[in-house]
Amino acid sequence: MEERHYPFHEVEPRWQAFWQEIGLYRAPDRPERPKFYVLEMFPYPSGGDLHMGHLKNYAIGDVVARWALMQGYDVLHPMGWDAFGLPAENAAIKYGIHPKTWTDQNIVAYRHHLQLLGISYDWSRELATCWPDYYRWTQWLFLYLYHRGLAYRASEYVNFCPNCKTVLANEQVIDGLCERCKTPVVKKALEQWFFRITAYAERLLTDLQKLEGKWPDHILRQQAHWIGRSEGTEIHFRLAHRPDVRLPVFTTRADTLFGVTFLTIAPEHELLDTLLEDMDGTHRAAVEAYRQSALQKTDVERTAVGRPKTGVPTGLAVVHPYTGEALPLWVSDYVLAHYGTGIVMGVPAHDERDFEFARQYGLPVRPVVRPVDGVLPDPQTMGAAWVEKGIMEASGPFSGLPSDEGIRRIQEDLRARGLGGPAVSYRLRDWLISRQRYWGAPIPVVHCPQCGIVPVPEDQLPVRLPENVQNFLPTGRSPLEDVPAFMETTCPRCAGPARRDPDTMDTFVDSSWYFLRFIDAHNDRAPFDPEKANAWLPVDQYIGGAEHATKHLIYARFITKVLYDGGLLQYDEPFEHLFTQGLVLKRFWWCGHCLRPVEETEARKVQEETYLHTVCETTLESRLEMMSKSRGNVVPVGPFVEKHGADVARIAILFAGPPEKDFEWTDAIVEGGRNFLNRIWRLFLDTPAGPVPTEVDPADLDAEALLFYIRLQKTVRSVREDVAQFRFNTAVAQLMAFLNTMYEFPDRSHPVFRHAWYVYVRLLAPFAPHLAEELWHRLGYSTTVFRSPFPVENPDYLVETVVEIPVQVNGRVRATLRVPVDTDPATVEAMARSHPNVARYLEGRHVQKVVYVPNRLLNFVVS
Ligand code: ANZ
Ligand code: ZN
Repeated sequence: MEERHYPFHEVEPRWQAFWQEIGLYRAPDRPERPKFYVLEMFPYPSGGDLHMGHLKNYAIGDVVARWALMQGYDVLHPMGWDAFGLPAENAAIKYGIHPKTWTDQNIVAYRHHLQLLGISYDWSRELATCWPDYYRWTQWLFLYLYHRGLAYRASEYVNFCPNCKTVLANEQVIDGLCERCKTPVVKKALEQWFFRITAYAERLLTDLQKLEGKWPDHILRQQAHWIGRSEGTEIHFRLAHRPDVRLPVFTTRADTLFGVTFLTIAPEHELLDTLLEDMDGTHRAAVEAYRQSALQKTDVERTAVGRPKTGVPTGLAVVHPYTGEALPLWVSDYVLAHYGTGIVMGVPAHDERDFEFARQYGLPVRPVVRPVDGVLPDPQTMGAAWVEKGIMEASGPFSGLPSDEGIRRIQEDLRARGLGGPAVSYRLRDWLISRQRYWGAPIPVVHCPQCGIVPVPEDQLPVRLPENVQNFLPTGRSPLEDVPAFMETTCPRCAGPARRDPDTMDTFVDSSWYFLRFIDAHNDRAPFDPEKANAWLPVDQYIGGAEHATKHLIYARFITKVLYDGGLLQYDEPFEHLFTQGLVLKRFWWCGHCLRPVEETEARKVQEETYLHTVCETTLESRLEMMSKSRGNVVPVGPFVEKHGADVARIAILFAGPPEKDFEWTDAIVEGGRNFLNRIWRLFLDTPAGPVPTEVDPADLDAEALLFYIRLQKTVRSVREDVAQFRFNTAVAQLMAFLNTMYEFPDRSHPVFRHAWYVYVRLLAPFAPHLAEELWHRLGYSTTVFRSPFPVENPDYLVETVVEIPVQVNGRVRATLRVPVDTDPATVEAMARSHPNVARYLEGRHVQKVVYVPNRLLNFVVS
């Protein structure tokens, strides 16, 4: 007798080998049929096993990819590794293993697990960002930007983490802390490479419209906020003692211009160096000391409303462009160097921070805007700034104007006088891409004492990362600086001795273009063939974590636009649809005393739901958090698949809840998935062998079979719609419900029942591909189920309305039939005759007449 449980141990490897053998996932170089490019954000192959938290991303992608295959698309579904980055170096420091060795090992493990799960990747396109034949083209990309003026070097006060001893991008600073180690970030001046993403700020913002309805709204909102467009006015103030020098300010409230009582400049503003020369000794010393202390603070600290404002006067003055009044110039850290112009006009009466600052240093408060139906606030008694717009007063020729009109008029006037005009400011900063770390793509330039910065010629790429590096301890300078064989080179221009750039690129550069390389992964003459790229682009469905809303997802859009502008791509948006999946959470025990997660073996039960930590006797806390190695609450893929199989893992993940939501991984979910697949298996075994009709004519079906047929059509429709809309959990629920319907159907040899298998197996295929393929072959097919079409319902049979028909014999009700509405009279009569109670009253009698009122009543007149 055959195994009564789904024998995944035997079934899953068989079909995985079969799919490989027939090249099911091999995407053609250029699509011949309609194409579908589905991509999951590629993983960072970190230490530790691939676990169920990771699986969600891939399981979702796999349903989409398999479903697209069954829709007849040419599907491109590749996988690779975001393999450069700090964790590899940290592992190297901790375990004394080379970052490359560590990364290679992890890649092997991850690949193995993804293959165990049977995810439908075209492995022939595998890439890793740390492979020279990949980073060669990352370097090419750097040069592409460099030659277009989009990569530049500047000495900058950069975010610096004193603990990791490395420079961080703005995106890696969270609330003023290092994203990785949570140390407060400080500013440090360093020569750095930047990508000029701000040149694309406007397009990155306006093109968000193209993505509306295709990307989650919250991601679009976060990007818009990150780009942070602000419309305002630039106003130039001349220095009193040197009218040729102008200090531009950016303001959103030009209507308050006549209320300015001081100007403040950011401590790290480059103009300050020149201004220092004009200051007297006392002021200069104070300003320099202040600048040093300001650099230790985070932007958030510096600009928070309510935090005590600090600053120092410069002793210099500027001239008001209308009144000619001399206004003091201050330095204050509540002004950020990189927003607007880095200089603010201080209007204490109408701006909260300016108000706090003025009160702190006894600067005048001058109200110039009043409420529409009120009077100007009294500067003596004001307890806070009045920040609303209103009617301008005491504003020379602009007095009496509403704020917005006043702003427009001031803008026109300033422009006419060459003293400013309308201006737009963005929160987005240029992208700092140099890292003083080892495990990344070397920046392909040479520093020559004669020629300066010289790009490495394209035919000399890749600039290989040397492997013989031992010491990765962060020092604030790149470990490559200590590798003479790497550093010492000759200048490509003058052939004299020169030094390489010791820095490596931010790993977000690596991942900003990988979706292009998958299209042409083995091209050794170019990063990709534009013709192939344009045939496969855009990525039709991108799937990944919402945490990438502002980093990766903006950088990839930026690089795509740059390549579009260079004529290499026809698409200026890389990802047509984006789906962001929720997290997989898992409960674990936490000891508040030892401050660590506690394994079950260390927990002692004292009463229902109450456990003590055996080490310290503290009551353990039950916590529900994202699966992660550090919390010790992961369910690793390897052992799970060994125990339950890949299809159970997938069904569990997909059935647990809406894929965009977080959900808790529990034993019950696993149990549910396993039971479901076992029930399918058993029912299939219990279905007598026989021909499997690909079609049945509903007209041939009796009432019960018709009802069953209708339910099947409804299931097809729901599953089809659910899959298309990422409602995988309800799709699986529909499949479970229909399985019950199948169990209830009395005749398993009935053609409609066997036909149902023909449909059901295909509906199941994207969710439990191995089991579906097995059943498909048992139905008699020798080709893969994924080359058969995803089922489509018969639209004429979607309404399941049942009517109750009383059956009378000579006017007396003897039975009640439940039949589909509009069942034909002959069927109804036949059903009635075979009903035992009716049969009893008809037996031995002669039926003179049969009266049928459709859907209402059936009467036998007998004698
Ligand atoms: C004068 C003024 C008067 C302002 C007033 C506001 C209200 P958003 O909307 O974010 O663009 N500002 C300009 N550059 C700054 C910098 N580098 N650091 C800190 N603050 C800066 O904000 C623009 C406003 O933020 C500008 O308008 C400026 O203060 C301030 F009643 O100028 B306002
Ligand atoms: Zn040179």
